[in-house]
Amino acid sequence: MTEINSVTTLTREGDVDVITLNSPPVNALSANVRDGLLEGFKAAAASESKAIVLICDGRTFIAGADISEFGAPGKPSASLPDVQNMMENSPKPVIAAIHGTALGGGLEVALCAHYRVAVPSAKLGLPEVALGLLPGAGGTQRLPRVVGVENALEMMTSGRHVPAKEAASLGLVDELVEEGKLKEGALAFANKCVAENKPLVKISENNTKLEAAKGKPEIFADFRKKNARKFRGFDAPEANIKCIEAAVNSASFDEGLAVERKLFMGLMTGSQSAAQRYYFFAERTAAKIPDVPDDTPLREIKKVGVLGAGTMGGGISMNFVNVGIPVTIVELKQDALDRGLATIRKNYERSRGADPAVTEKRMSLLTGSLDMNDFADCDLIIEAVFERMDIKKDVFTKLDAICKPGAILASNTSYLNIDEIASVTKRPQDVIGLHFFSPANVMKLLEVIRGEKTAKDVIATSMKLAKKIGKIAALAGVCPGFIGNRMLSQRQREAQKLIMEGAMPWDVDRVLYDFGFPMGPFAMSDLAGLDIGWVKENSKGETLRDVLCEADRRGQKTGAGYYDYDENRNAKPSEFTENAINAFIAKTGKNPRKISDEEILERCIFPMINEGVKILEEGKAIRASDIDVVWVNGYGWPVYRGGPMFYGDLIGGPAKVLEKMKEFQATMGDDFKPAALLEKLAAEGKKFGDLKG
Ligand code: T1G
Ligand code: NAD
Repeated sequence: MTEINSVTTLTREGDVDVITLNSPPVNALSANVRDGLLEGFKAAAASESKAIVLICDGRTFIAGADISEFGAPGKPSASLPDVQNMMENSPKPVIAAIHGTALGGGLEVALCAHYRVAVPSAKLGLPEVALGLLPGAGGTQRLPRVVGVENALEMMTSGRHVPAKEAASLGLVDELVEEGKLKEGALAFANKCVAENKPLVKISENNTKLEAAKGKPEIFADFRKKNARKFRGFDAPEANIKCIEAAVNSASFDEGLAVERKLFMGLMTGSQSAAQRYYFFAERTAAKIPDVPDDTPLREIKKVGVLGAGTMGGGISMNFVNVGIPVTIVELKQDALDRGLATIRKNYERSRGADPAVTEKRMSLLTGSLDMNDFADCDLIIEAVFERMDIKKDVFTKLDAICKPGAILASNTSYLNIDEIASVTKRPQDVIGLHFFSPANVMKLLEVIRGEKTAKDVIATSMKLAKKIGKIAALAGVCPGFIGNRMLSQRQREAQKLIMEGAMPWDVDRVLYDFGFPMGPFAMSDLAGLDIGWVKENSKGETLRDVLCEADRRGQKTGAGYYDYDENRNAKPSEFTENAINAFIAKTGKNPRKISDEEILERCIFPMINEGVKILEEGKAIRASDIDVVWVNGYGWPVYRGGPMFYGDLIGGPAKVLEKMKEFQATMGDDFKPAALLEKLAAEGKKFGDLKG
């Protein structure tokens, strides 16, 4: 065995040279790895061997370029194209042996091998679009030459990790080898190449699949049209599409490569990719709790209980049965239980690609009950009953008496004080908030609420469990509304004030929609229903919501709310609402004023950022990036703007936000009172991103 460098070795197995990478955690194409590959292939090319296998140790094949190197000054090192040219032009067959994930630059390297073998559990993809980028090492030109233009469009704009079996059917993998026997399988394949003198397949020279798309611009036009809504606001998807168009329309591979290079650099130097790359690491950092070591022993969660089968209880239960964990769901009354279980079944049956056998399997893991004593053998119980402290305290008192020692008692409360709930139990150390978002089986975010006495192993267990059920967890402290809803209240307040000063609901919604939110606050209210918590008997037309609800304008469900809705639920501005608003303004004796889009945006966003600073100031969030994870995953903040705190730095940092807050405070009062920490950050010339906990 020859040690090429600290992450690369070269060994000879019979007639085959084996280049092995070992650069944890994911063999990313760091400078060291690129150097090792280039020197490894040089040595193998010069040796007596008849074939070369590239394989990786650790949990995965190369998972892409090293994202942490982007934008950072690098040491002189081999370039990826140098490595790739060495591979593709090798006089001996080069076989890439794939396990785990061959992603981004990793797949682009594998596409320069003459052949690829993989174990069935492997996944392959070009997910650069998720980083606001495109495959910048020839992937945009080689992928369509292998899988065809339509498949390349889908793979590169979705960033999907394609299972090896499907990849083989697409021609991306030449042979599936036995699970756990990758090296043996790759060596056998390499020897077969030699024995059968198989051709050295250079993908860059095979234009067959491109020919099929030549002179058919409709392929691209249709694809753009079909995905316009999904790609709205993002720069990267269009750039990916343009590269594939270039692959089809360019006179040569190199000409297409030049288009790829130009578009790649355009994205790489843009703010969207900077935001999405920041966000990649923010999501992974959120899982780390400074005072809860990674090796904290976890409590075993083999059986879960859910109390309340309403809007949230049902969705929460689905997350656990989806990963094979049985759930006992307890309701007050049979009809509520039946309704809850029926909704779960309907959600499964209606989901895309629903498999009846899978639905039955999941439903079989669900046990309905009207008796809380059935929680006695559960390891985790999540309460999702009405949002009233008295009811929460009542059920936690009962859970304390019923549940076994060591069981985790969790509340899905949106706003209430977890410490107060825990105080009615003799085991506050076992109490935690697990705040799911509606629909709970779909929304990725889970706010994990740490109580004053919550034990570290309860926190560690909850954070790891979140990953297991496919959620992105962020830790929050106990305060009204935790991180997300607390900041949301700032935006909602300003939105309501703005429409009482001259802006219309559709103006506010348009500004936030154009900013990148999927929906503005008023359209969102119409979707959720304006009558949540509204009591007809107590309504006296004192607020706009009263007036709308009294007129049976309760939102989409009644065909009217802030907006009027047609039979297809398309919204249009409403004269009724406009008149109602002007009537309210007239009562104040003030005249409505023209409010700029800029003011609408700043008044909705800056108080949120200021509230984020207060949350960090109070230690209710560990770091600024956790706040961004909450907003991107739970509230539709456009990921290409990084999150409220990242965005705050993008538009000028604490100094800029402070300046605007003070400007608004001068005319509109203490709703805009800057946080003390905001003043401090601005004075010290610091960034929100410096609040790293
Ligand atoms: N670069 C640097 N670090 C990376 C990394 C990468 N590409 N991928 C993962 N990590 C780190 C991550 O931060 C974490 O660190 C640890 O590895 C485990 O990751 C030229 C331009 C591979 C599916 O987009 O999707 O190639 O927190 O917790 O859930 O065209 O990581 O432990 O310190 O996510 O098992 C394209 C990104 C790059 C793939 C594994 N590649 N990675 O998931 O573990 S751009 C990607 C992933 C590119 C070229 C272009 C996932 C994973 P820490 P993890 P996981
Ligand atoms: P919901 O009214 O849809 O469902 C509550 C269910 O709890 C009802 O079916 C009710 O019968 C049942 N219930 C009430 N008391 C009970 C008891 N003592 N024992 C057993 N079952 C009982 O409410 P929801 O929207 O699902 O909200 C539940 C909790 O989740 C609340 O704390 C809420 O704040 C929180 N939450 C709601 C949302 C949301 O968007 N709806 C999002 C996050 C969190």
